[in-house]
Amino acid sequence: MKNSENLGFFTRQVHAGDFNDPLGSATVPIYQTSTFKFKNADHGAACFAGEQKGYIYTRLGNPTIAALENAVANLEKGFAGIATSSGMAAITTVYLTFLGKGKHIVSHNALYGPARSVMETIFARFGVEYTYVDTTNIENVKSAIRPETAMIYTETPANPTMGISDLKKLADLAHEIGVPLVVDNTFCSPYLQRPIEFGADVVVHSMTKFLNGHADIVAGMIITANEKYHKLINPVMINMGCNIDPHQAYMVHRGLKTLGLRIERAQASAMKIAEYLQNHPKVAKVNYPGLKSHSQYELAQKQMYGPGTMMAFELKGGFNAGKKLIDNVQLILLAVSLGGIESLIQHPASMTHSKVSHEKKIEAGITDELVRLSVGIENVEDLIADLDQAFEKV
Ligand code: LCS
Repeated sequence: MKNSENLGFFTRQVHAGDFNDPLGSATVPIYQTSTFKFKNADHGAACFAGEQKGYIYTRLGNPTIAALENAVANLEKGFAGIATSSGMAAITTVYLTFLGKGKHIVSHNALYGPARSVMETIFARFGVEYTYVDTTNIENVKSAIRPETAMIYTETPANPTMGISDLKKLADLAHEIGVPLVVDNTFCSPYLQRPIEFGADVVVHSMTKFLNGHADIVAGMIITANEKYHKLINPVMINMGCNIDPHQAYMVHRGLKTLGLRIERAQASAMKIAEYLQNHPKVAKVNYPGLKSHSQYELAQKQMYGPGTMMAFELKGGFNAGKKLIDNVQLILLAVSLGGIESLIQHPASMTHSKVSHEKKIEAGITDELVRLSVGIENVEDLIADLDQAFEKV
């Protein structure tokens, strides 16, 4: 019953996973152990052979971690979850599963910087080939496909441009050529977008962001749409040792229970802030999926359950003006990361995307002028007052 997909999101964010503690604990306890005792030699051998259910060793599985994996998989409407030590661990585990010497990935040119730089600096050394295109236009993806293409990867809305890619069109294309569509759903969380509903095969998350929501841990998650992909990816995570720690898993599970509440609150403020910015004389452009001026506003309405809490904007005075703004906010923190209860502002070109070359950033729309804002749950009038006083110094 508690795992039913028919229950509402707020009910599922509290109960999904259907965890039953043997001692009756109402919340998921932290199984802070590296190893589990076998009943006898035969039981140990049967657990290893997969003939009997039983925990063996925390890198391979742990009840606290399993509770979190089941809960997030339920919210994403996926088959199963695989928790990892970070969002990058989730991404590299998926890359390692589907790519290898001579294999090719078609990916978005605007995505979290290290998700691209790890490909260009590390995976390339092992003979993996890549093409980065603007996946917001399906034609670009079609023309980048090669016989060796083994994965289509996107992030929507993209970090930091807020460009939106059409999940259904990408999934149809991926299936036409028989490869998985992998989607980084970090910017939305399952509260605002569920890529599997549009045909995505694998979803990745930096749980450091919305799922945990309190900016106090780093963690990741992989959700597969089916058993086949779960069976391919899970041993890679286990053998590469990308597992999450039980304490971290507990923290995310605790944060997950208020996911929708946090997003509803911050999203209402984000809409007001986006309108405030759009009307501000010192602002040149605002990229927020909730504004009709967003170039993919219609698509956002179609595939997202809300415009979210992330936005990017450009100041008329260019980078120097942006720098003045971010140096003068007092309440909003000048810090990378996103999706927490506190509002954060940062400069992608010199911070989160600094390892991507200047030409590649420009091609992807990550201009020097762009400032990214993650709206938290503070009172919106206080956030606007903070921006106001910082704009006065620009
Ligand atoms: N995917 C997206 C969309 C991200 O924004 C990030 C981190 C990751 C994956 C990687 O997750 P991690 O390993 O850090 O848990 N994004 C960051 C950002 O925009 N600022 O700081 C980190």
